[in-house]
Amino acid sequence: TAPDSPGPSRAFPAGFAWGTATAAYQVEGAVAEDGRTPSIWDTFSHTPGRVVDGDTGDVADDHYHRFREDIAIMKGLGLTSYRFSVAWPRITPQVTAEASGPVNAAGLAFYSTLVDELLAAGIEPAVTLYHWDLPQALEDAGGWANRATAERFGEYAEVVAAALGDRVRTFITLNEPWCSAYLGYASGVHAPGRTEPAAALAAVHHLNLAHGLGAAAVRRAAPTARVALTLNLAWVRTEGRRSSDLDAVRRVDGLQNRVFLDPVLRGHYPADVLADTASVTDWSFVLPGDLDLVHQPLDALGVNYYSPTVVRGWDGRGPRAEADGHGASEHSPWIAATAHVEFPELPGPRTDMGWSIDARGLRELLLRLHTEHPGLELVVTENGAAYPDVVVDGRVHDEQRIDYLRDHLAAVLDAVDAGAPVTGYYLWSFLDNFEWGYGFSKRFGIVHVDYATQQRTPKDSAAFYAGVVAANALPPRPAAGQAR
Ligand code: IFM
Repeated sequence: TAPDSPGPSRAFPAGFAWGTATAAYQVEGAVAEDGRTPSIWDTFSHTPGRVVDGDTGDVADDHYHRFREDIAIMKGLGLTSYRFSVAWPRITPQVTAEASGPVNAAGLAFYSTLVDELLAAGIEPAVTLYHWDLPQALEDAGGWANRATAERFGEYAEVVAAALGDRVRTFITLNEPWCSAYLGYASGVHAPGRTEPAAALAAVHHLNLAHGLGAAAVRRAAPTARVALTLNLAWVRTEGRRSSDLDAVRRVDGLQNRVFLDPVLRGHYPADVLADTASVTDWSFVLPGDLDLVHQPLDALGVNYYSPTVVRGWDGRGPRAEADGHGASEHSPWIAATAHVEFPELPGPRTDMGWSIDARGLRELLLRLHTEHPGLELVVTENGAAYPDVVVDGRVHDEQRIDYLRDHLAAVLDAVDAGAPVTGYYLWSFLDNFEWGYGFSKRFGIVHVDYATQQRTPKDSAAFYAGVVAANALPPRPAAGQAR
């Protein structure tokens, strides 16, 4: 069909899960209620200079108190699933490196009620166990660089799965361990804000270990539940043809993709990553038997995708281009790769995060996973875009987000048509929320939040998404000049 002709709508597979996603610290607020203790994000956001405008998650979207209203909005949109995360410091608030301490019944009760209300609204909960709010006491004992954190995570996972596993079908152990390890411990733009490359690689392993211990714990406590892991994988490519360009692709693929995929899905670390990083660490924190613990059966892999990653080999001459979109820091998240890799600015459209838009990456990632790990069920657990939305006469006309969503949903369909077993899509995000180091300055929601009044206003993209969900199909692209 010609670019402007409507074309047919394209159906998604029957039973496809349609959701939105959020994370506890980004939406809940109520940071000192019902026994919750501080997480690394409370400490980080309250440290001057760490978060844009000094924003914190103290109140955020007040979802902790307004979840019923929020569920009603989701129900009105016809969503079939909601991916949220549990705040570890609400569940075992007295945890130390040595012991998990008592379980906080009030913390568990909040999530139990949330689950009940979702089910009553016909919305299936998908629970992420760790979306970055590490109890501060564990960070004080070394954080993810300390093996004990992984052990305590396994215990915490068992508590949550035992309490919710009778009603929750899917538990996702970790969200984007790449960010936890490298942004938290190498570039320091995320909590806990450390810039220690060796600690970051220890964190990589302990996060993988936490996934394995958490997966086993969920299976023990909730034998019928499904276990997943969510990774932010990179579609890494280069426009160059030199061997240094291809080597740059290999290095970034190793640090972002294979250092998580290989141990979890194959039971070993990639030899080239171990060799590349040998000057930073000898990986002696990987103990005998660990890889068997990490390599647990997985019911689904969650894929988060926003933007392509374009690299170029760097020869050390001139200023190094660093347009990798992961926040400004003198310290790179790309451990042992900075002398070899640069990230050139890409021409073309960008979101308000400055992230380039290229939906091909989502298709390519899904197809790569399908090829390399045949039979592994795939779920898009995050995808979406930030734009500087404003409410005018009670409406938010976010056409750019609709275009972004349309293109990325088409990419999912392309992957499905090519055989990739993709069973769901979770839009990031349901509400505008606390966007980590950017605070409230970036809006990812399909529902606008006025932070002064907590007023929710569904954006035009919410209506678009509701239409997709209702039809279980992507409607034809409107002809130029036609209303959406
Ligand atoms: O807001 C985050 C989310 O917490 C994790 N994935 C990326 C989103 C947008 O940056």
